Amino acid sequence: MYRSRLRKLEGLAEEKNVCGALIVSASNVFYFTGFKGGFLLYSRNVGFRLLVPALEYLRAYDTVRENALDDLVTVVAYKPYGLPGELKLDIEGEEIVEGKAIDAIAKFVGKGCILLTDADSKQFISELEAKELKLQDASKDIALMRALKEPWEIERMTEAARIAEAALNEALANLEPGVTELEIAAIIEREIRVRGAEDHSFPPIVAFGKNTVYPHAIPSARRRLEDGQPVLIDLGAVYKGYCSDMTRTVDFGGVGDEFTAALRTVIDAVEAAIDAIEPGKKIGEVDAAARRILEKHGYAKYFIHSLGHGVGIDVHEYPRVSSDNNDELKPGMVITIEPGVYIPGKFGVRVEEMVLVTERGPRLLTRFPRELWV
Ligand SMILES: [Mn+2]
Repeated sequence: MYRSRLRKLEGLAEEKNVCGALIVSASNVFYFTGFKGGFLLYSRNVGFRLLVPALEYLRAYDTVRENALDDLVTVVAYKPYGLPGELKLDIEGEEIVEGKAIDAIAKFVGKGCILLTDADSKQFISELEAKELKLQDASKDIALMRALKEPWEIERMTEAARIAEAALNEALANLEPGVTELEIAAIIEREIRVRGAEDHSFPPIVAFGKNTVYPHAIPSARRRLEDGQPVLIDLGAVYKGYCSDMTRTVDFGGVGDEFTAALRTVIDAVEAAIDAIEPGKKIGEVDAAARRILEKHGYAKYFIHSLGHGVGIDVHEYPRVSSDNNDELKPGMVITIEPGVYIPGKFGVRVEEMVLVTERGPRLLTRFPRELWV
């Protein structure tokens, strides 16, 4: 699974004619090794090193072995906080470096060496430069690799979607007058874990009534559900490191015609956007397809965010599905389609699906009714 990715990183360093690579984002390290955390260092001279603080050594070592990478990736512990000199991990061939991660990196890479990197922290970059290492940004190359999902990744994301859908069902079953937003959020969080997901992709958004006008509403213990209110629920699960993301807006006890009209238009926009998905098409055209429907019904001014985003190891990753993105859709990309209409003082509506781009067009990974009355 990971071997070919490491080979690709090697190839990228060769192609760009630099001596190595330094991967610092936890999600990118996970993409290349299956271990989330530490730093992945590659140099043409010493190969791959996974640098982790001493307390993570054993977990990193076991993960690398489980993923059959022990012949390719050497795990190295660094010992930054004045831990005892006789510190032993009791593992054959263990490698311990005194100092911080930066010291460990400098130890393996020669001065003046250029490293491809995804690092974006100015402080971290200047610390590396102080060690006479040069950096060349490769974050877009890595984002592009990650955007094209392999079948086993699609399977995990599909399972993450199934778990979130089951949690949403449970949440809907518990909607009744007097229940609070946070009580519903707690049900979702519990269901997600009980059903085998290790985490939620983000704290679930549960909004009642006027709280739905905020795209990123924060659930409250004081807001109690009343008949005739919209309920917006945005949730995701993380299954074996891969996220899902979906949103539904529910009519609780009859919100009214204005709400129903907005909900139906948003659903039409979802369908138009999904229909617009095909490999080779500019990503911006998918956003435009949804926006055209909202425009036709006078809602365009209330659609105040981009249409969607890539999903995978991170719940938000490349590509952004926005009108200004001229990159092309490619088979293997998983994106969300989530048009929304937020009318200040009244209500908000958002419906979100997760879609895989295939050679033959779109394939929905989320499967849940879009028009819901409770
Ligand atoms: Mn989303």
